[in-house]
Amino acid sequence: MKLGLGLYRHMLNDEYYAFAVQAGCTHVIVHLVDYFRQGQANPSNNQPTGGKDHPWGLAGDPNRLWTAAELIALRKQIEAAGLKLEGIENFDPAHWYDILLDGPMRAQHMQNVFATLRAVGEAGIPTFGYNFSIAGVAGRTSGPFARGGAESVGMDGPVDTPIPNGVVWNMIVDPNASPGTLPAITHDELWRRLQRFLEEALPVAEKAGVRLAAHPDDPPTPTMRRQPRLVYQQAMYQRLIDISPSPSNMLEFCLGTLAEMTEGDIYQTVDRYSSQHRIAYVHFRNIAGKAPHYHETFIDDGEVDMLRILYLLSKNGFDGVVIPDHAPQMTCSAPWHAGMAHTLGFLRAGLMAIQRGFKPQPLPRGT
Ligand SMILES: [Mn+2]
Repeated sequence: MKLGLGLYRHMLNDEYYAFAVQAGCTHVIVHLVDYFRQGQANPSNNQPTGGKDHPWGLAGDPNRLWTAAELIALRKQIEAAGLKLEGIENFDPAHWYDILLDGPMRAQHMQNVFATLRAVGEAGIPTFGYNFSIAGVAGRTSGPFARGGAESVGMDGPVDTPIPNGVVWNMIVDPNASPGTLPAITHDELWRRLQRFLEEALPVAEKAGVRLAAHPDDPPTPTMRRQPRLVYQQAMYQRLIDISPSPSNMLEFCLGTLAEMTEGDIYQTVDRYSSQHRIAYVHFRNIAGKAPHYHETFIDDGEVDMLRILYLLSKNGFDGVVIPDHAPQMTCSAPWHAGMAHTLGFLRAGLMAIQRGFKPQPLPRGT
């Protein structure tokens, strides 16, 4: 397994690359969507938070796709810093929202996806994470929920406010949209849209040498803001895998999100999917509680025994990249860096121990 760090768009510079190398990372996963653009109450030195039903900010330019040239330049910059660019996380909602909505621009948006995947492949970047969701990561609150009063995010009940027109995946794709809200659709309809997307995109991804990696629904509630979710229980990832045996049909395996789900055993689930060799990369995050009542914790302080998870991944031959997902904001002048350094130190120690044959026993109950 390889240790990596996820970097937001405004962190794609030598200072953050040096931080990653210093913490023991060999790989990075980058976000090219700027979640923080004109987003009030969405501080950029944290994971994108937004409000409970307030979007992160403006999506990108619908007419400007990421080009192979700029992706190659980015890869070279990252390699010059001593790291490997393992993947890009998330499509810009401006480029693909009508695939999610099955709207009039769908055909154009599929062309956008194809062009993006080809550019990513041409740039020699092996993985592309995505989240097939209309509501996106929404409905959460922030507070001093983690150990010692560290600020983290959580959820305190379902969020049912409808999504205004012009907002998709918790970002504003059309600031001038007509008044009104997105129509509610069924779970079956959203699965149909995902299946159609994968059937069209996977051959292109495969040819480009890119693995599409699906994030589960965060937070994992059956609906969010009256829109259906796809993977809100651990077993539901299997349905996504079973859509296609393509080697490009992979998972962006988010442990925090999976552990928040109300059904299933996280250790059995890690065993199940890692033994199918469908995990592209792993988000490490610990939590306490179950959706819709949970909060994010420090990596060593939640309900999941992360050493046991590392052991299971290793046992099943997972050789990909693991990154911290989110970490609580630590009380100091660099809250994001401190939270990440703490998580990376934990993961690095865990990886070293397992490499040396350490086999964690299940923790006794109540530990
Ligand atoms: Mn995640």
